[in-house]
Amino acid sequence: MIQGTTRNRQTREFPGGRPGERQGGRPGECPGGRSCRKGLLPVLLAVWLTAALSSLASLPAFADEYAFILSTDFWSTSYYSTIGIRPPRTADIAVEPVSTDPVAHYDIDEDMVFVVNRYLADNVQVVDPGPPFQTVGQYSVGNGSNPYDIRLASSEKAYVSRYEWTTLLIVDPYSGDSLGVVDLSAFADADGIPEMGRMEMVGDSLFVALNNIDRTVWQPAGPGKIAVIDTRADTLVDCDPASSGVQPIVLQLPNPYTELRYDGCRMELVVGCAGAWGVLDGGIETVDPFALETKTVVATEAGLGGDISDASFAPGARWYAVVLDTAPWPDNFARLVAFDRDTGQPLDTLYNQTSGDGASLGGIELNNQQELYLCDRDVIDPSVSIFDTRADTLLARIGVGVPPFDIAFLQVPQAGVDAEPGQPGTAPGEILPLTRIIPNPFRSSTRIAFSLDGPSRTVRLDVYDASGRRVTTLLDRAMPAGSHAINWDGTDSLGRPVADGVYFYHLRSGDGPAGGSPAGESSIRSSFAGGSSTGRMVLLK
Ligand SMILES: [Ca+2]
Ligand SMILES: [Ca+2]
Repeated sequence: MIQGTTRNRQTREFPGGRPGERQGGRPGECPGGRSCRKGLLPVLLAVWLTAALSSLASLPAFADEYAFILSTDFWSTSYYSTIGIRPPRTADIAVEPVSTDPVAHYDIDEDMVFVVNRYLADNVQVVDPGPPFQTVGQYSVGNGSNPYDIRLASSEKAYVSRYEWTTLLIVDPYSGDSLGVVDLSAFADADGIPEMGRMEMVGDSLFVALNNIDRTVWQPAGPGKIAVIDTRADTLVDCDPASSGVQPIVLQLPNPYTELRYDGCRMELVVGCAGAWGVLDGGIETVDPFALETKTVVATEAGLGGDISDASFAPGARWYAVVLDTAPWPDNFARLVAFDRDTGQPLDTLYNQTSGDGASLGGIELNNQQELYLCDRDVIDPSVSIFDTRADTLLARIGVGVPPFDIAFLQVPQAGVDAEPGQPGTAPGEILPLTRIIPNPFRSSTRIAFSLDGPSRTVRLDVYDASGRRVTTLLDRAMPAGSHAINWDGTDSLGRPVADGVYFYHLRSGDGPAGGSPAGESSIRSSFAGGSSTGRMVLLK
């Protein structure tokens, strides 16, 4: 039953953002920048305008504001709660009920939470991401279908993976009206069902992890797969044109079990493959979503010492995984480990669960404040544990009643000029390393979001082409501490559209408080000894 939606909530709209415009039209982007820069203005005026617009380009950014926590005892009591991510981390517990096996997806474009209520519930629950976090809609996605995940291609079209069935559902994300299906039976193992699991969108492509479990023995039937769907045509993409027929991406490891996460800076998908439970046969694998092929097994279950039940990439090489030791139930315990993404070797155990009767840890999620949230399903003291990843130290444990299971971070638009308090433990003026490019790849424009700590600093943001030539300077002025997002509309410093291809941004913060503007390239260079961040962007046309 549909209870109506608040998709056009006046209180959460912002300049430049129009619901439904996903490529280059996200809420919070540069208002009007594109049309002005591309106008038929005299060159000098265009240069002046570019500079003026750059100085105005401190736009609404997004900052993680709430953790949305799903809790369940897998039996009688399940609900969602929220935790404000800034101290004192106020929790709003048991806001509304969910099913006994839920996962959450926050869609940043729609600014909406979608809870997928899985086995035996078989529905999608739409939740407003701002206080009081009300459920605003709920619809069935097929009785007995066991939905696993949801991703939106637009405000009118979403995809729901269904573990028990062979067809991926296409629905209106708010009404639940069916818009069709994509048949994935060709990618099934011998039992005829491909066991579709978690999903991710990259550009117009939808990636659907296929666990490929043999239901006669409930063990992986060979390596996992990822089906790729072109959401413009709702057709399967052939990932191996050299072979006859349409092929999925074939993974190196079995049972791609964890959330499928897209690392926009490395431009790769990351998935934890659990393989068979109790057997060290899986690991954490990366996938190239553009070449449509597996890349690397960055860590193995053997190296990390247990089954992988969740995994999260991070900006640096220090990544995180939830590892369940292979002792038989109920003597099996879970650990949260940091590991080196480049060597696959464990670096640290952040948390070692020691109480319970084979209780497990739930999901982990990294927010853009460099905090890692862990769902600790300890039977004595179930809590959300919050770690500072700069030191891998425990910051807080927040009880949410029933054991937590899954987390999504909800973002709230921040006016770029409104400074947020600096984060402790960072050198003043440092650009926090969680710079994000959204979307990437992009068609018309993209947004480079970053956080600046400490007092107001001069920040410079340049774009270079693949040959190292500077294309444009998007920002070169004093910026207050806090979250910022700068738009790039794919034009050079004269406002001319650039060719499609690979570009790099270089973001630098000054080592002293913002003062007079530096004169000349050499003095600019010498004044930028603070933090810096570099990343790759791909412009598609
Ligand atoms: Ca199967
Ligand atoms: Ca395993």
